[in-house]
Formats: sequence, C-alpha cells, structure tokens
Amino acid sequence: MALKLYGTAGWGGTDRVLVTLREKGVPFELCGVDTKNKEHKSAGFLEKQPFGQVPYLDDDGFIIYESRAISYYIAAKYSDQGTQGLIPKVEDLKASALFQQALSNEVCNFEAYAYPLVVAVVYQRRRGLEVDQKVVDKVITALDEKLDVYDQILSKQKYIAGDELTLADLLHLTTGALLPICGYHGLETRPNVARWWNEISTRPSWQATKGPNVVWVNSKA
Ligand SMILES: N[C@@H](CCC(=O)N[C@@H](CS)C(=O)NCC(=O)O)C(=O)O
Repeated sequence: MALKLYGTAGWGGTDRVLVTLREKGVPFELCGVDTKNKEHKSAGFLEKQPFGQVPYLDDDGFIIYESRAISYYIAAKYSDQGTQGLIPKVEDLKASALFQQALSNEVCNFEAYAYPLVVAVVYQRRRGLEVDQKVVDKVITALDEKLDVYDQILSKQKYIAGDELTLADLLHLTTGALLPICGYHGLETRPNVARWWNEISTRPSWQATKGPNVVWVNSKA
C-alpha cells in the first residue's frame, strides 16, 4: 500500500516530506486536508496529529507526525532506493554523530532564525498587516550571524554533515526558499553557502516540489 501523506502541498512541513519522498523515489498518495474548514483541528485529525498541524504520514496504519521525523522514517525505511546516504549507517558512529549535529544545526541554528523572518514578512503581508522594519532588521541581524557560521562550515566541507549530501541539507529547503521572497538574499551572497544552496535547491526533488510553495506565499490567508 502506498504511503499516505496527509497535508497540503505548498506548506512548509508537507513540502519537506515531499522532497524526501521524491529523493527516495517512493510512491505516495497526498491526501488533502481541508485546512480552510479547520479539518486539522477536528477530533479525528487530532487523534493522528495531537498538535493539529499538517502533515502526518500513514504507513499502513503506522502514524507518524512532525515533518523531520517523517522524513527520517522514509529515508531510513527506503534506504536501499533512490538517493543513497541521506542517513549515515548507524555502525558509522562518527558519521552518525555528525549527522545528528547537522540535524540540530538545521533546527537550532537555521530554522529558529530563518522562520521568524518568514513570520515577520510573509505572515504579516498575508494578514494584510504592515511589515515592521525594526523587527525585520533585528531578525536579519541574528540570521546573518548564523549564516556567517554556515559559510565557515561550508568552506571546509561540501555539505552540513560532511562531504556527503544528507537529509540534514534537504531539510533546509522549504524555509530557505522563502527567504528571497522576504527580500533577504543571505543564502546567495555568501560564497560557500551560495555554492551549497545552489546545489541543493536545483535538485529535481525540490524543483518538483517548490512551485506550490510560491503559490502559498502569494495566496491570501
Ligand atoms: N513542526 C511541525 C510544524 C508543522 C506546521 O507548522 N504546520 C503548519 C503548516 S506548515 C500548520 O499546520 N499550521 C496550522 C496550525 O498550526 O494551526 C512539522 O514540521 O511537521
């Protein structure tokens, strides 16, 4: 039975999983969630995703939510097909530890700084509210500092976990792609980050996924 992904294409969490499915060449069914009518807050949905957010995955009755955990599950379950090496083998302790470090970097040193910019610009605009430039400047200063460190890391290795592409790199795509839409070009102006970003963002998996993301940004809340 094909994996069933309950979510909305163009929303960050769902797109994060779609990229992984496409990298691994896994057949899936995208089951729409009627978020406009708050289906994600219904009792039936909350049984599957208690925080009332999309996406969640149903693998023949096994339910898992949180887009990063879902992506990990898919990359591990289908390790023998599609793009190889997205998760280092557990026997390779050092590679696994560096992979965990890279996963934490994405959450703690990238998403935690990049997503507030999306909130400050895109969410404000979608709600028809003014963008507060002071807030934006503060967020950008903090994000710049983190991306300077990314640039140092990527001057010494090809990818975030080392010299091999891993899932940790791909998890940056959905939020990273929203940054230029916020008027921020820090992924393009730092030489090593730009090389890395260009490489991951031109992958067919992201090219096949990214269209609706822009639609989401341009749509009304
Ligand atoms: N950490 C969660 C975040 C999921 C998330 O933020 N989903 C958003 C859409 S991208 C959502 O469902 N928002 C509706 C809400 O929170 O009520 C994940 O990665 O799966």
